[in-house]
Amino acid sequence: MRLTRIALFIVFAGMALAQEQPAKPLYKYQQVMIPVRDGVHLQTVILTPVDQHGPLPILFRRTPYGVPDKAPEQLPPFMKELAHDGYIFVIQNLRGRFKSEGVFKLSSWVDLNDPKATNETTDAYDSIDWLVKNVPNNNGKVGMYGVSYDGLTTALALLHPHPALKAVSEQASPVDQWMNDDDHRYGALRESYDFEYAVMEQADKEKNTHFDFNQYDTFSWYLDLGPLSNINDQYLHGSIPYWNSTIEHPDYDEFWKKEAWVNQLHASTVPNLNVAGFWDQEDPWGPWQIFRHAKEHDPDHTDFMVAGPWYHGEWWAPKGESIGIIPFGGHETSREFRENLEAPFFRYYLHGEGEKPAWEASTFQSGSNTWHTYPVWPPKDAKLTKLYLQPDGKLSFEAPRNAAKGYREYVSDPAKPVPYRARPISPTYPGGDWRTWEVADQRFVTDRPDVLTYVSDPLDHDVTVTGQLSAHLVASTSGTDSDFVVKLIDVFPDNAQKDSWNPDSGPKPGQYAQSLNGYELPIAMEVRRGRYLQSFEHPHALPANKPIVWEVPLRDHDHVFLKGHRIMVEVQSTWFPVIDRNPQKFVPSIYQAKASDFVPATQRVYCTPAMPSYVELPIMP
Ligand code: PG9
Repeated sequence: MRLTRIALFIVFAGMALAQEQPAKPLYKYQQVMIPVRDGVHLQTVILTPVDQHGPLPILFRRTPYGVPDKAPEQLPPFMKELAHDGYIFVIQNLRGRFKSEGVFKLSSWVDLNDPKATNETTDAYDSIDWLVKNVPNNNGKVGMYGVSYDGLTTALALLHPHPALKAVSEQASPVDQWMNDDDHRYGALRESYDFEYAVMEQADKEKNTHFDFNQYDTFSWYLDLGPLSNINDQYLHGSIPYWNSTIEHPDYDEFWKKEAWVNQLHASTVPNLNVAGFWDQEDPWGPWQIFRHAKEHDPDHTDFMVAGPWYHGEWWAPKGESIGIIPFGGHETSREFRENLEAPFFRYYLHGEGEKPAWEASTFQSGSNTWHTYPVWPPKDAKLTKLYLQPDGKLSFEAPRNAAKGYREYVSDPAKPVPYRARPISPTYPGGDWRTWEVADQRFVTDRPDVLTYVSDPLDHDVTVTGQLSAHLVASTSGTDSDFVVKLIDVFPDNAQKDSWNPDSGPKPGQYAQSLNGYELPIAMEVRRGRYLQSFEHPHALPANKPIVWEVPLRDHDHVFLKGHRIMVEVQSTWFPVIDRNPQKFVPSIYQAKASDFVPATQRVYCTPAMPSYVELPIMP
């Protein structure tokens, strides 16, 4: 084994020296059609190291996005650290994608009680069975890994794992597409994402299709579109099954409950390195849910969590020195993750070398820019602390004392929604702007009259927030349905450039027009939709003008608000077009709403002793 690793290292080192010579192949390329239980064949690529000397484990990735058509001449960054240890890499197209036979359903429904059913769990099982029996010189151990959809197919294998599946690293897998991640947030539709993604995967079996917008600024396109029914009426004409399912099932009904596959997971069935990005703009929530579900029964401690300050899949980037213009203090977080966490994990479980991780969670903490390990997550010493919104727009650890005018208000107008990132908003894919919108400086909306801002005094010491965050708003609307978006923001001081800019890492000054001085960096953001406050299954109209409680979960984080920074909370009622517009008048289904149903509403956020609004932060001692 060690010899193989050394041999591979020599190959890589040699490659660097011999740049003029034609690259020597690193892998033997083979394409096979693997049969699964219902007779469907799945297009699969097998990459075997050309200098393989002994039996090697298989690392298996299942994807809807297409398999390579030749062996890589140079290793992509995400394979490098793993390749040093020696693996047979296998990549497979999901059923119904590219040359794989069958129908692609864009679904994570796994019916474990139907012996005839096929799904991503059975396809993984059958393929692993075939691989260990047919790939020469494998050591009988298989690992699965992948980001996002490939992470989902990895995670779905946990529901009925093949005995040869010895380790997995699920990375940014969604688990319940109505509750969170790509398609919805607690029932609020991620309009631009859901629509553009469904078209991308279901318009053409043989490729990834990008919807042909006739305007560059998709903000205007979605606004001009009007009610969501126009998507089918004017553009898709019912041709995209996943979009049809989305609009036919507005509420959390049986369709979505079946999709919520994670509710079938109650134990750690295979050692799993879950990976999440704190600024993952697609699937920030799923990995934490998988981690928590597997923890329900984990006597051998094989369920691990890794999280870092990354956009969706950034941990596969070559270095990971920054996100947007926020530098990571000289660290190459992505390479460090792969080298120090991912590769050793698979090395231990698939090669039988090295040590089992001695921690339950490992994070790269933003703010302090340091790696941490935790014996349990969330750490027990974090103390839940309320940070209160004050009627004068301040934020403080003191509860509001004054019972007089205890609210602030704004008018939310669906005709003039708050953009979720600065316009022009390019299409979601394949452009790059989408990736980092969750770290965008919020000053582009802070002064809008329909965004409430609450800000603390400059901190006189570091405030470390580690664990699960949430917001609790007492708010009213003059409408009968509405959304509230809460954003927790780290406001950099005016000398931030000097303090936090590390000239040796991250983007160089001058490379960007922006500066970190006064930067308003979102740490956590989420939306709640009023119709689902009482019940996800049965939407209810809101009582107009009545203050009610809005609980807004803000997920898991690990961030230090540094001394001198200020903490900010923003509240708004539109976040467009990543979230569809709430008509603000209760209708049975928003997806059937008419243009005339969309009306302005006056929103109030309360902060009195009897009706306090606050964010709750797990603060480390
Ligand atoms: N976020 C994408 C996705 C995963 C699973 C289902 C639907 C979409 C992805 O990046 O693959």
